[in-house]
Order: sequence, then C-alpha cells, then structure tokens
Amino acid sequence: MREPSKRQIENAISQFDIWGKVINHRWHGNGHINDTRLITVQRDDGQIVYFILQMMNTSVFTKPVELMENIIAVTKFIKAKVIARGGDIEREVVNVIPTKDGCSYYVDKEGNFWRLLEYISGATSYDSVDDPEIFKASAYAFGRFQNDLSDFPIDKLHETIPNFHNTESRYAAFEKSVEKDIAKRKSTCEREIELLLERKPLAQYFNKLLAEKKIPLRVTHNDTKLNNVMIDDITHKGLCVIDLDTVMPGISCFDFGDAIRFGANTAAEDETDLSKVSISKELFTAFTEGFIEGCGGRLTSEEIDSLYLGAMEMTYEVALRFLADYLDGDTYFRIDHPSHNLERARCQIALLLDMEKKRSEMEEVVQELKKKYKSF
Ligand code: GN1
Ligand code: MG
Repeated sequence: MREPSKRQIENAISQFDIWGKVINHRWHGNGHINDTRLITVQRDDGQIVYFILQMMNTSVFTKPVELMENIIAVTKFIKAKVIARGGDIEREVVNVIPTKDGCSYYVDKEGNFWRLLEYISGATSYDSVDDPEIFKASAYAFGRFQNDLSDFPIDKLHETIPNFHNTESRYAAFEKSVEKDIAKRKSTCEREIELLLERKPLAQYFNKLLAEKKIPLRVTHNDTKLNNVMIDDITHKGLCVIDLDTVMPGISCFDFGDAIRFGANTAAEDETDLSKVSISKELFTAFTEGFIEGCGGRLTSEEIDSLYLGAMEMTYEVALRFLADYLDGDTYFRIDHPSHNLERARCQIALLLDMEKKRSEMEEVVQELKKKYKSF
C-alpha cells in the first residue's frame, strides 16, 4: 500500500466531524497492514486533543464497508455492556468519529478509505511486557471482549476476510507459494519450508474440533496481539481492546493462542537472534489465568483443554503466512527491509519448536488453572 501524502492526510481529516486546528500528524503504532496516524488538534481555547486517523488497506480488507458495519455494530454492543457495568464509554470501547455527513468512513477521490477514531488518553499499547501482571491484564481484557460479545447475533457479522484463521487454507496457500516461487527466494529458505510442510497435521486440529462440534464458533477478535489492548497508565488494567478489523465468527482458543505467540515470546516477533526466542512459562501462566477469568466462565471444558494447542496452531499459521509472503515477494505485510518476512517466519518457527518441547508443561499449567476455576 502506498503511503498517503500530506495533502491526502489533511484532506481526509477535514472530512470528519471534529473542530479545532490540526497542528500535527505523525506515524503511529506498529501495525503491519493499515496506515495509522496520530493527529494532534488544538481547540480554540488552546486545549490539545488527539485522534487516530487510519487509511485502510483495501488490498487486505477488500470489503471496507462491511468491515465498518461490523465495527459499528460491535462497538455499539460493547458500549451497552460498559454502561451496564458502570464503566467509562470514552475509554473502554473504540469510538468511531463520523464524517460531517454522518458516515463512519470517508472515501477520497482516489478511492482510499479513511476512518477517524477517538484517541484513548492515559493508556498505553505495549509491544512487549516483562511484567506478568500487565500481560494478565491484557488477557483479562481479551477474555472480557469475548464475554461481552457472547450474546451478539453472530449471523449479523460479515465475514470480511473469509478463512482468515483457517490454517488448512493458509497451508494450501503456502504450498502454492512454494511451488510458484515467484520472487525466486525458495533457495534461501529450504529448511524453513521443510519444517513447515512436515507439520501439516497442526493445520487441521481446530477444523476437526469444529467439524465434530466439540468447540463452538464465537464472536472473536482474531488479532489479539498485546499491542491491541490499551493498558491504563495508572491502574494497569486492560482498558480497551482496539483494532477491530478482524472481528468475525471465530475460535476462542485462537484469540488466546495469537496473544500467547506474540506476547509470551521472550523476544520480538521479528527477532533475528533465535537464541532469545522462547515461550515464557511465567507469561503463559499469567495470560491463561487472565483469559479464563475474563471469559467469565463461558469457556467450555474442551476449549480450556485446547488452549495451548491454539497457541501452537496460531504460531504455525503466522509462520506459514510470513514465509508465504516472503516467497510471494512481500505483497501483504508491511516490511522494513527485504528479508523482514523471512526473519519473522524464522522467529515464529523457533517459537513453535520451543512450544513443542514445552507442550506438556503448557498443558499442565492450563489443567492446574482449570481446577482453580472449577465452575466449568
Ligand atoms: C497483522 O496489522 P496487524 O499488525 O494488527 C495481521 C495479523 C497477523 C499480524 C502479525 C489483517 O496484524 O493477522 O497475525 O499482522 N492482520 C491481518 O503480526 O492480516
Ligand atoms: Mg490488525
């Protein structure tokens, strides 16, 4: 996706229903897909306020209108839950700011889709944490998010990216990328390709559980990276789950799993020193506890038993996706340098290998916590 120009950004901001003078806009966050900017606005009385402006990546989100319909419906629903528990609707749910015409997005002359969101102040989105309490707070927030949406009419949601977490179709796409070798990079990652192809059964695990109706389909977030939760700077509680682009019918264990693969890794997602990559038992335990609690007793016994496998399948899936994108010539994820997707894939493979070693340890942690929350 091409970066928007200053003119495009300023034109987009001017379409939304906000008042005051825009005094600054700068790149914000670490998302791999959309273009996200922090906008600083000065009100007439001198007060400074912030907003989040996003130009949506419509090659990835090919149905932006449906996507915004999902976000509006889901945030409205969560808002009612926040009010019911006496929370703060300014800070505990994503607030979409309409355009002057009352639309939740703006389409510019070039066909780019824009949206403006309320900035949540006094809170931080972390790319990594060492403190298990903060990680647990993020887990609680993701669990509560699912809990809040447990009675959302699932058939009202558009499936904006079909098969998003269908690991078997990710596997098939990966095989095609290997076969085509469009960017002529296959020779630089033979070992990684082999490691991923060997693990095909991991791609089938949750599809089987779903097909056998052993686990339910729920309204899930589907992109539960630690940096998608705002943590309150004072209370250190998980305040608000953000980045709702992929809210769709999904699998609870995948929300758990994606958060583990990102946040319980002792290294960054693209760490090149693979000796630093491992799954932290302490962070894994903290997250599991927070997530089960946050789900408020809704997880079934089978779901809890499969949580750690959700972490393994999600790590495997994103490794397939990063390596496929590397082989395709980097058409999907934003990269900082040409080998970035290969490095990301290697890091995820190293994490998966560590999880394979610690599989029974993770299972034990989950079972211990399951006993603790006996209500299941
Ligand atoms: C993308 O944009 P971001 O960083 O929230 C991707 C996720 C991946 C993640 C890997 C729509 O998320 O699925 O897990 O990168 N989002 C989409 O870091 O593909
Ligand atoms: Mg995202």
